[in-house]
Amino acid sequence: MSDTSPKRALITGITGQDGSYLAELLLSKGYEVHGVIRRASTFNTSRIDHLYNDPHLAGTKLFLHYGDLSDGTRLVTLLDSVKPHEVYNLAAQSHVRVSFDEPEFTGNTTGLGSIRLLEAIRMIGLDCRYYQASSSEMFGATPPPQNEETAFYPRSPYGAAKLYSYWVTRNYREGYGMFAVNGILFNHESPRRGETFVTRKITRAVARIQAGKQDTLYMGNLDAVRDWGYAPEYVEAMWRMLQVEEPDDYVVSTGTDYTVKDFLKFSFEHAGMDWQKYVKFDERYLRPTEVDALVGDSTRAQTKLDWIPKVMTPELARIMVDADIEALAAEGTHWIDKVVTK
Ligand code: NDP
Ligand code: GDR
Repeated sequence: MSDTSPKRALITGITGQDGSYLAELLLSKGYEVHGVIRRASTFNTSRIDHLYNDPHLAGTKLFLHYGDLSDGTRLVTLLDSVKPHEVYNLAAQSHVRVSFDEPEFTGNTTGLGSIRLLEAIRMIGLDCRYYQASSSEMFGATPPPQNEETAFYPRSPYGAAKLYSYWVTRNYREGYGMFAVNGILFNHESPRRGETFVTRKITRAVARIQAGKQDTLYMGNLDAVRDWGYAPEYVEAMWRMLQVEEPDDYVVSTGTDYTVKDFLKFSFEHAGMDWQKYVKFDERYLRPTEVDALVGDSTRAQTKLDWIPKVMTPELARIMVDADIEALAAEGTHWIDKVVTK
């Protein structure tokens, strides 16, 4: 008899920006979605609360489990009980600047976390497809355009940890025949982006400055070039990578190049303001080694996965500014008082 139960997916990092959009996508496709969350003393599920139902109710499709990429035995028990068909490893200490402050922790989570997960899959003999959230930061100092054949040259503990995860994913594919793939994603943003990444820091500041709640935005290197795409489109590419016949690695990017200054301009102008009146330099936002320019060539994903980027950086900035203005108005002063400007 054939198995008619829905496909099961396990997502690490489900509480993050990408995890929340991926959970939405998979639920809309009829998957049963299992998310790994970290126990915290405060709630950390705000990005997925709208998807969550009481598991006692019939028809529930989203299930959350405590776990941590630093806890290998937990990954074994979790995978053994859920038995997912697809595993998406999105969990990481994902902030490049923070990785210079916490290099060992970043290596443990962003690097060793993936081998713990791959080993757990191998140890229990689970037949599943595995997605690794690799990053354009692995290219680091190698000039653009960057594609799947470009030499890696990471410039941070984060980039180096991601490169380790990239190679072990390939190694498990080649050594054990696992369907294990790397999505090498360039920067992708959304209204759910963490508040300390540069795009969201800017769009939140625009909303707060316009509302008279902030007067200065302190920033680091404004000349960095990035290829910023729209996160909901990028999680679609992740899913597509696991649906094709043969496992492979793919660059996902828009192919456009804008500076941080450009993003400031798009965002402030959308709210009718001149960014130069509000932005000041603060060296604390510089990195010991910077990645000057990342611009991806996603030809392979476009041809083999039929994945085409649609939202480009100027529109992305407008979407994020609008969302932050709306969120500020909806939250009211109680929320504003709690905000610490990052
Ligand atoms: P976020 O920082 O928004 O989310 C990271 C997630 O990882 C959160 O759910 C976080 O949980 C979880 N996490 C962190 N440490 C651990 C741990 N030790 N054990 C279990 N879970 C943990 O990242 P994004 O959603 O932006 O990115 C998703 C992935 O893609 C990351 O691996 C990132 O490095 C990578 N990536 C991102 C790109 C981007 O532009 N956004 C580009 C390329 C790669 P909690 O909520 O509890 O903190
Ligand atoms: P990045 O994203 O390092 O590319 O990593 P981030 O938004 O942090 O920085 C982008 C560029 O902006 C410059 N910058 C600042 N950055 C921050 N955060 N705050 C500032 O005040 C500031 N001023 C200038 C940075 O120096 C940098 O050049 C992101 C993360 O999502 C990673 O997890 C992911 O792998 C890569 O994108 C692809």
